[in-house]
Amino acid sequence: MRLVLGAHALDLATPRIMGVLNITPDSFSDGGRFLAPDAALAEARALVAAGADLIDVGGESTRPGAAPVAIDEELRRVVPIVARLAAELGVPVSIDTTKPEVMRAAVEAGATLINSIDALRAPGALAAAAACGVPVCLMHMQGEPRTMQDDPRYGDVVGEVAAFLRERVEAAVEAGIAADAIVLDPGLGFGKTLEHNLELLRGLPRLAELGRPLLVGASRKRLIGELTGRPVEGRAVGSAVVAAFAVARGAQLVRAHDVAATRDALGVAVALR
Ligand code: HH2
Repeated sequence: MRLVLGAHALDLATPRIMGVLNITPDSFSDGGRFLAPDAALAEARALVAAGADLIDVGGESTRPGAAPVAIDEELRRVVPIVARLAAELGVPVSIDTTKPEVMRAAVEAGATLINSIDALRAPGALAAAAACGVPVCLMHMQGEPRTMQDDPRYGDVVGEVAAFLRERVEAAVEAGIAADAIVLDPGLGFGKTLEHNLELLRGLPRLAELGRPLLVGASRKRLIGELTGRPVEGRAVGSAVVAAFAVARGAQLVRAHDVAATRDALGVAVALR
């Protein structure tokens, strides 16, 4: 599998790391740290030096209970950073947003992947992403960020996530997005209990049957805290182990804050495969 992101073609035979850069005051692990453009650029450079293959820029926190961000504010946060990273970084830049206006402006500024945590379900998002002409990541989420962790329930979590993602691939293709430009993500922590997250990780081979590259984001999330008892800043090892497990079970991309630890873990996982 290959993912063509603008001038960059990522060969997914090697697992790839998406480094996280949140331009928000309130993200659960790095909120407030990279609001200044120079700080954001320095962090992006550090992520790439540590081994990130692409950088995911987000301007709206999706942690449970996070406050929604207005379009103008999100544009103000992310567009200048995306433009600088796309010009100066030498790796692809993705935009983590659900808003069509932000997709269009970020792609215009140089982003070459749209990362959509609601799988392009916002009004106008499918058409906007199709018009942008860049690959998309479609993620599963039950409910919406404000309330998604209240009491998530599934009969068969892997089956339901697979059915949802299959339906979203069909909708995206119908809207004009090429099937080979679609990445899928089970959305760990987005309307899921610890047990749901673990079942999804064990069930990745079933999601791989959808025939698209899989992206998994466990980095520093509550599930790592629940498994290790550690606060957000102490979750690098637990997150890297989950990333390695995900790759061993068929994921091609992992989303990570602690890129150096993740790079080591993936190197070992690939050797063992
Ligand atoms: N997780 C987060 C945000 N975006 N996108 C994809 N595709 N997959 C994920 O698992 C995912 C995501 C949440 O993490 P983070 O960006 O660190 O926090 P916040 O939402 O608080 O900004």
